[in-house]
Amino acid sequence: MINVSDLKTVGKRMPKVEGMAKAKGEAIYAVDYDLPGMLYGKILRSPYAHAKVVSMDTSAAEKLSGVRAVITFKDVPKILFNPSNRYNFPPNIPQDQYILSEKARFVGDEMAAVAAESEEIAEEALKLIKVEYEELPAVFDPEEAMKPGAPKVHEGAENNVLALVPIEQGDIEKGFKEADLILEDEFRVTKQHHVCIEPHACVASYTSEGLTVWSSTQCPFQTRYVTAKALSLPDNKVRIIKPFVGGGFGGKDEAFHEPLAGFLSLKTGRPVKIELTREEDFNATRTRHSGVVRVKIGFKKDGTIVALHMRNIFNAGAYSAASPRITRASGSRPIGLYRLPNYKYEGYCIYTNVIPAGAYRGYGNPQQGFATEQLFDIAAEKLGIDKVEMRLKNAVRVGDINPLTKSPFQSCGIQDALKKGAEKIGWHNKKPKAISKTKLRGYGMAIGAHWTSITPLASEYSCATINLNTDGTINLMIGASDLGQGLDTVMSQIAAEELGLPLSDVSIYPGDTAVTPWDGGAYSSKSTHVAGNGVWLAAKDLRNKLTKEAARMLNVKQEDLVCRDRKVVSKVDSSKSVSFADLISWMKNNSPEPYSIGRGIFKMPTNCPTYIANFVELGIDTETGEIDVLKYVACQDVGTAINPMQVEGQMEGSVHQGMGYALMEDIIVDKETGEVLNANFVDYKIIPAKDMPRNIEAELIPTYEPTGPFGAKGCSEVGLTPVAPSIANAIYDATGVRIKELPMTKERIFTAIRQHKT
Ligand code: SMO
Repeated sequence: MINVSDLKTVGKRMPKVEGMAKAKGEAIYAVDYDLPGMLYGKILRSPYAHAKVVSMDTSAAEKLSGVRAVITFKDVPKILFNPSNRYNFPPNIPQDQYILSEKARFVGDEMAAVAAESEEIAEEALKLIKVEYEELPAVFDPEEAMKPGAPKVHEGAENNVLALVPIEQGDIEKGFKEADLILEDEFRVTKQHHVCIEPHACVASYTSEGLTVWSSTQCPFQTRYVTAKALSLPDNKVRIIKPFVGGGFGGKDEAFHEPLAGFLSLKTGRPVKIELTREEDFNATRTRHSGVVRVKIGFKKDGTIVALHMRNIFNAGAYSAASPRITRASGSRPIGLYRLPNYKYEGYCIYTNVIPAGAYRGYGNPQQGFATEQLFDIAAEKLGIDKVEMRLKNAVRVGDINPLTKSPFQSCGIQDALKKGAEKIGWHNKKPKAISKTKLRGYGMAIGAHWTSITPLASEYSCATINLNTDGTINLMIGASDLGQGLDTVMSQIAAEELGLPLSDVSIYPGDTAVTPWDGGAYSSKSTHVAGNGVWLAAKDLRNKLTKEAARMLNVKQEDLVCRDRKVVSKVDSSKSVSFADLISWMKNNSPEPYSIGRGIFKMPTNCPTYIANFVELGIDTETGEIDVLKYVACQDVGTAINPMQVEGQMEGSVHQGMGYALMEDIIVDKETGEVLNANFVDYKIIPAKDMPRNIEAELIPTYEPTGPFGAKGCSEVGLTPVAPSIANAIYDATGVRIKELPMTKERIFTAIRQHKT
């Protein structure tokens, strides 16, 4: 175990390495790429939720001056693909999309595309495409879609079941027989949108050398995999470059318009830019999964959980994308958090004629957390046990067998997080319930765990290389992706620490599939651990090479040498030292290998969840339903925080997105037409900065994960999960009202309070 307080760069509050470029407007995003001769691509979208194209006449559009291509389903390759195909995991992931379709499956589905000399001409051309549709009966609700005789969204999916994911451990029947208290309930969760500052964008350029795409993506290598398949190109002829990305949160986890833009470029011989409008980003990309979570849970009198049966019905929308994986992930959440001797999960993932759902920070976790964390509270009250005590009793701890990997958990801070959070919010010392005549105070809490990566379901690995410059500075190359979450800084800190360099001596080059080594992508809260270990191995490799050469030069033993302050120094005799620059110069003439490259390839050996406990004190105006968060405490175990300031930022950001999910965010789909009704910032509200509670306390619970780089593990996703249930539990504490449906809007709370009173 490394003593983190002895370190110079890791564990320190460092500003983002790219912060200045972003602050000064110098950072280049996908949409900023303007290539010579570039065309603008626009997409014709279906006005119907379910329809078949009877005829399509593109002749008028083609004749419009400045139009270079008009394409429909007739033109695109007849290759079915899945934009979220993660290197064939799971192997049976449905391939249910063409680049353009003959059949519309949601309002916004992509039916035709235009490439033209300007955006205006492209838009004009879209209006000239004449489409005759035959409307088909549509279905929007997953429970309706499962009924016999419901409209069929895809051939071959019986009752519109896209996937049914079972997970089982122990004996659920036996578990319920042992229970003294059994609760059963149903919770409804809604669609949340990512609302990234940067809408999806890409610039594709096909030349005789192959296809290059600058893409706002979380996963450049996965995007290459999908794009190459969709266009039948070999991997080496597709290059995906990830420039700066303005937020992902899961929403840029898949390939989006890279295959389409690539095809348009191939067809026209010109570069093509596709930038979605804010409206398209809202109504035609992805959302968090809405659906129903049904939970049956059994406890012993002393509060020990003996059985949990969860049945989710997730609305996948019109295409599979990542839905089967997310449905599985949702069911795997409780077993990372609680000791569950008997657990059964049935995850139904259902096709409907609405905007497809996809990855969103938490990946199935917030939905199940909203249900299970409320049931824990209800059970605690019925059993007369303190709610924090209930969690302390049942949460996993170090040494417990990790049900996924069958090896023991080696770091787990949930017990400490619970104790710390209770202390900070004043759990055992609560203030009076009445704030004023109409305002009541309530306290709530909830906990969460999130697996770091998808190991062992799929092999997770990541690579890095370090090029050494003549002056001793380094260029670090990684395949992993910074989307704004701070990865480039964390990777640079790890390399700088291991090599004894100041952070400013590290320049980082991420995410270019032709240049940087491989990484799976930024998802599953894994980059700090998996990519971080890749960087750490590369830095160790380079350090080893440098100390080996320095040992020859200085005539000392290699094991006595360390790297610090841009030098190789002997631990035994500090007069024996050489600067990196001088060593490199010496190597030129004296070494058989005059140049050094560090390389690291890391494969995740196990899985190590990150844990969080959230506590809230809130006030409710019983006459309006308005909620005022008076204090929010989040206590998280991320192992070693490589950069505590960034981790706190992630935690506060999670509270922000979690509060939006809890209280107001909801992509509203018209019940008659299937159209998204609030695809803009006027009608889709997120919490503005001025309305965020001032009093959010983000507390790091120190633990050390032996498999992580300098003891670090995952961070970003878990923070969102306990927010909605902690608020729901606090609403109950204040008013006696249980809200089982998201979002918990003022109206919903107000109505529930009224009904409760009468
Ligand atoms: S929601 Mo993340 O891209 O696993």
